[in-house]
Amino acid sequence: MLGIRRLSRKRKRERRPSRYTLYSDEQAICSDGGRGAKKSEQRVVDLKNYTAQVLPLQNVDANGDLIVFQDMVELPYLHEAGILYNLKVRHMKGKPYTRTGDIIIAINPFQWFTEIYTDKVRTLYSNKLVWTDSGETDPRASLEPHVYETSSLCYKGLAFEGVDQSILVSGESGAGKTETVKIAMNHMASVQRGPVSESGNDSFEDPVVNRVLQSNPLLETFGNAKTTRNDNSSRFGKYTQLQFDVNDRNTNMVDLSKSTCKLAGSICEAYLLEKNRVTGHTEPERTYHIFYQILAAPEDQKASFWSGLKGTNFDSFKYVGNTATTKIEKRTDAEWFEGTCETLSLINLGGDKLTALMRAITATMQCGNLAFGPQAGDADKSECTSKKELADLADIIGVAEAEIQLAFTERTMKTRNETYKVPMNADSAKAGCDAFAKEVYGKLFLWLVAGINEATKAENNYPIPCSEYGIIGLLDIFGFESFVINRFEQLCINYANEKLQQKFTEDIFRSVQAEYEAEGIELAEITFDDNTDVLDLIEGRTGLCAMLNEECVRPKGSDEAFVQKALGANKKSPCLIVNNMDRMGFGIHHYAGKVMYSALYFVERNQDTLPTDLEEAMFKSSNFIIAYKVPEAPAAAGKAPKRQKSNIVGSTIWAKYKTQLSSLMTNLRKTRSRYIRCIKPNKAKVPVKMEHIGTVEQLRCAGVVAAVTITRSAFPNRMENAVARMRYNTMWDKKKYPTTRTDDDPLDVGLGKDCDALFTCALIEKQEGDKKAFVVGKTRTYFRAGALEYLEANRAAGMDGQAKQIQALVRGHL
Ligand code: AOV
Ligand code: MG
Repeated sequence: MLGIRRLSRKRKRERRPSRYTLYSDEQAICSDGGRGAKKSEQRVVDLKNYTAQVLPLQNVDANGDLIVFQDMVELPYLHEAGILYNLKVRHMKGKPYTRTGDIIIAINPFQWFTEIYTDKVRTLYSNKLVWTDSGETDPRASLEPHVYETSSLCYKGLAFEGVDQSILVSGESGAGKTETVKIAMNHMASVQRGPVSESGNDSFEDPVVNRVLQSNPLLETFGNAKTTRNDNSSRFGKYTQLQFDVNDRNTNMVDLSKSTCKLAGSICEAYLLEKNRVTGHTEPERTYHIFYQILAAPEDQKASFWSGLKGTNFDSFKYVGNTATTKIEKRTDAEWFEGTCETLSLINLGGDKLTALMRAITATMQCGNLAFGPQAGDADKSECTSKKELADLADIIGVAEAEIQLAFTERTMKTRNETYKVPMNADSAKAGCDAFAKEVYGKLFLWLVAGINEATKAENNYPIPCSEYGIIGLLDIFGFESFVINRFEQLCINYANEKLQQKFTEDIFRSVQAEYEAEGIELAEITFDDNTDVLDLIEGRTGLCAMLNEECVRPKGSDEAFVQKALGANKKSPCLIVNNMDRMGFGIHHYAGKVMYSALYFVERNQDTLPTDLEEAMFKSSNFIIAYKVPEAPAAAGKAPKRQKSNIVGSTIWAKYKTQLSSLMTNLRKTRSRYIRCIKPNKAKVPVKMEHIGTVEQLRCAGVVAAVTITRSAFPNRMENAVARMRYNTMWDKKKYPTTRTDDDPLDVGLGKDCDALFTCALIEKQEGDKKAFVVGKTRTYFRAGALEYLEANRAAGMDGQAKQIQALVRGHL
């Protein structure tokens, strides 16, 4: 039986793995001296030759050349510096993908290696991993690591084992998540065609497949923008479920080529679109692509959406503004717009719907041009000072001008007995106008997602009625963020990442357990450092989420009061950092590092609510997208607080988000998850360059190092039995420790028996009581901490002795 032991905070600190700081291409400093070293000691690790004290095993072949591993689990010493060096060599050789067991590490190459995404390569992976049974224990071994292997294994798991699957893609902004998801999705669409000859071509004629694949660029048009980190940065999270018609679910197929697991459709869920970008962005960033696209469209087409659009350009709208960028991914905004319109018709959103959508976009832009000023003689009251712009907005949205002006400048208050109007000053009116624009955009985005789902979901497309589809989910979520100033959005993003990290840790733990079981090793104590206490701090009963929601319900709730209450209620949390210099500041020890947050605008952003007057004005709009009532999210387990005293409607952002995330995690737990960790090798977004510090930080955030720590917690080192037997043969006193091997034993059993005798002999001094310093598994020997170093030291001493003898002999001859 395997035991799980969760470490207390105190013990966790003691057991933290060694940290390596890189200071040149070939060397690193192990800051705490490595396992077992004195605290003050610092050791230099020579990455190229692996000769330093910390790394006694040389990853070099007989010629002294460095060996680079496709699967990093094979690295005898798997630590940060070793992982980094392996990845770097592969990156420089133009190999973007590397494995760590079942995890694929994808280093963004920032150049398209078209030769690794051809039809031929797709077919190679699907034929080898899905459609033929080669009888090999791991058919992946003969293939280069690739996203296609993840997609193939997912498809196979669904088609032949009947288990729903998911691919979780993570990484920082610009690391390549969105592209990776598209690569995987395209491959899955081609795998489902069944076995094809390697020359088979890859045209997707199936209209369902076409719609599913085309939905990606469409969502990017409305939900992606140029940021400083990525020209096509997703400003929302997305979980796409590919629905397959698995009519032979749960039956073990004998004839692989007869599977009929076909793509029937897809359903997509979007998370937390960054609405603030609609009303402002800083140069050289841009707002959402669609704004530039519509303004770059042919004049006649623009006029067909709304006559006033004719002759406008980026400068005509304050929210958009000028841009130096004229091309995204080598296409102009005008070219992109043509594609956008085509795809919209493909999913039945052409004609009137297209016009309504573009008019809603225009309405959003128009809000930025409205100005408000104080009414003559009364600074507490305001009016719209840009009459023409107001009239145009009224025209675009189809609401009477007077009505919309009133909604912007006065607020209706309701008490139990009466209803009255409170005038707003110019600043509040302008803020309301911005909120209105954000709401219109948020709505049209959700309307679009709903429209895409309507066109792509299996229920509406597939001729065979299926009550239950097989699912392969693809998650493309915003990566962990830590800036100089971190706000509400960062906390939401990092919260999602904590949730995923928790699942990742659980899954890795399970796979280690499975590995030991497969090796026939019974007793092992695996310990792991989980992030339950960070999640408790965020979503627990008195956690940050609960405290903020409470503050939003209070009539005079403030950011500062939130921080002080949250600090008070979570004094005991080991993850909370108090900031004595700033009453609005606090910090969290996230699994990926420390992040300091500023609570400024937390209460406001968490509410993100529109005054009822503006909401009602929206419902009156003749544009059905603006008047669209967003369906309520399914009820949360814990009820979201509602504003009772004032007239602000809706539940808080965080309450909704928490519900969405819990349901995502529930869905994911029903699947077999596979992980792809994307890494951005340099900030300049250029090919063939890897910055060490940044890359190592991402490896840490991606949990690659954590995965290693868990894997190695009981037995930090491992070696294949055949290699181990050969390498340490000279230390085996066969007379004293004979093997129990017999001639009838199969090769692996015999090898195992040899290894057992060999290491009992060689490691007798490392034995503590009955506890051996090693365990022999079916294919590998696992060593406890210190055992392999001991063997290596003895081996080196032995070789040194031999060398001295040879030298003496040679001298004697001379
Ligand atoms: P992201 O999704 O991880 O960022 P993207 O998938 O948008 O990152 O990738 C950023 C850019 O890197 C792309 O526009 C490509 O130019 C390039 N790229 C990514 N993957 C590859 C690849 N496999 N081969 C070649 N180039 C690639 V963000 O959405 O910002 O977090 O919010
Ligand atoms: Mg993205």
